Amino acid sequence: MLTHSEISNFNKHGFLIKRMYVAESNLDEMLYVATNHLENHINPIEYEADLKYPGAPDSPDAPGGKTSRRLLQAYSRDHSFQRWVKNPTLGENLRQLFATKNDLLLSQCHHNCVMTKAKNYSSATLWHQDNRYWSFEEENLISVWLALGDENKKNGCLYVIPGSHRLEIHPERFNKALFLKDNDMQNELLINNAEAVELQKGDVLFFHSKLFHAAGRNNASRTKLSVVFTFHESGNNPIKGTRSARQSSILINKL
Ligand SMILES: O=C(O)CCC(=O)C(=O)O
Repeated sequence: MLTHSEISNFNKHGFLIKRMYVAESNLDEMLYVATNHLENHINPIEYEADLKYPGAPDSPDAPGGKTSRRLLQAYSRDHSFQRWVKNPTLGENLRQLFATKNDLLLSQCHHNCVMTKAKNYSSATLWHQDNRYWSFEEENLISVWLALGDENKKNGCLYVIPGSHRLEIHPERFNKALFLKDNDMQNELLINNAEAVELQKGDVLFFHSKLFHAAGRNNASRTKLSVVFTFHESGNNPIKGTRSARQSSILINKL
């Protein structure tokens, strides 16, 4: 169980890191499957060239054009991901962070992927809140980012701005794609508070869907792999007709 201080830190800062959280056998299974699916280009894959974030190849035909950014639909790829998502400790800890007695559900529509950051041709992700393209009754979801290997500044780890999930930011401070504009004094002041989230294999980051985060490119020699899933309570439903409702959510924990 999480301690009171861990729960209050999550509420205050919008994130929580738990070290060595996942069983070695489950980690190795996921790592094996992710590596195999990446090497064999098993679809569905989102490519760097599709996303066009800073640093990505210009087109699928450019050098590195077949560099994966995400192995999508991780939950249905293999039982090892289902085992991770349904593990009772994760369910209990999410229940504590949501402070709820409702059922807990996995969204199949958001994240639900293995983030792959390749040694060459990877892109950076600018400052954003995940909620920007999500449509739920409440902006209150929690994502769980699991490191399958080391994540550090050199290989493009996440950066977060503690407490930023509670901020109301004026729409003018965002660009068209809803990233924070980089030529804005208030944004610069906010970003000065950023912290790097350095993780090791088996460490987990819980983060609120309104928390501002960003990440750099991978300048190390190995591909970085992270499993990312997003959860919500049964009382907080995706809005009908939106991208968030395209696939049904999966029950992962019940009281
Ligand atoms: O690893 C990265 O570049 C960050 C990805 C990210 O923040 C996201 O998909 O929301």
